[in-house]
Amino acid sequence: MSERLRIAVQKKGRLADDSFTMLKTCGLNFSVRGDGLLARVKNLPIDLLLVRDDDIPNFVASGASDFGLVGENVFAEEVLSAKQLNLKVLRRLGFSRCNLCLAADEGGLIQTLNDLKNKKIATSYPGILTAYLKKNNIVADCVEMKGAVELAPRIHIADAICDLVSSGATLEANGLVAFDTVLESEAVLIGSNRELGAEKQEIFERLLSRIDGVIRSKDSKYIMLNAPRAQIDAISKILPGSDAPTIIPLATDDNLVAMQAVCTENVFWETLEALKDNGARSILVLPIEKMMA
Ligand code: PRT
Ligand code: ZN
Repeated sequence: MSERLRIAVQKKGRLADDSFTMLKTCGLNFSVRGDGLLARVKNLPIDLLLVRDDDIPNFVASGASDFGLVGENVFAEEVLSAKQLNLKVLRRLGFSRCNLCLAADEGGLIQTLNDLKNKKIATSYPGILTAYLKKNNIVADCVEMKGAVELAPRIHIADAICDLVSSGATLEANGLVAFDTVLESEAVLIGSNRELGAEKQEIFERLLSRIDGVIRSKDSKYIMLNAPRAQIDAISKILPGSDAPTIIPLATDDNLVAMQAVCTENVFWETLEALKDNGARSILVLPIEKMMA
């Protein structure tokens, strides 16, 4: 029987939809329905293990799953508090971005990291917070809470909190202000030091090269424009994150060329204006659906 690669993914929650979308963009054909714990990928020997995000690092560490997609915050906490040292981040995936921040009452006595000395800090991330305080030579008490951390100062359980922030609305609604960032987090692909068999390794490498293509194509654009021949160098320097544009002579005009390039960084309106100021005309910016090195 051929071996199937197993990837642990959050079943429901903030990571789930983007994880499914990324895997589907990689060409995996599957459907997630009902209460099932496994989703079988129909066109590749891969199974998705659908679980709570907190269980993902553990499943990968124990071998119940070969890889996992999880928030870096959950990964780092597991490594630091449960000492799962055989785990590693293989790729940063660019979605579910958030910051693990220290925050305290707006206008209160705690406004900097140093103000935390000998204070109580509520958090669901005691491992990450303890390591951060130690690195910064701050002695303080961590009060572990599984949820509703933002309420801790109001009910006098703690003087400050260390919690995830994305829009900042939760902090604001509770009269809190972030004053330091402990960790910048995004979804990551994690694996372990365990050897995969040859078959699984081959499937994984195929998947990884597709994931790399998805990551690169996300911010990449294809730019096409016409430019005066004399401006080729100036225009090439403005094209963001592209090394060698393709230059094509125009049959109708000796002084003009068509230039085409893959830009691996964001193309802003300001970039287009700078191109135009340097003589570029008929500028087109196109999305890239797939890339493979
Ligand atoms: O059920 P399961 O255990 O699988 O899910 P969960 O409820 O534990 O996690 P879930 O789905 O809420 O979050 C999964 C992952 O999404 C987290 O581990 C982070 O990596 C990432 N993520 C991104 C966030 C946020 N943004 C986020 N804003 N996780 C939580 N929050 C919470 C935060 O804890 C706070 O309560 O949202 C609130 C703050 O949001 P803002 O927008 O008000 O700042
Ligand atoms: Zn969770």
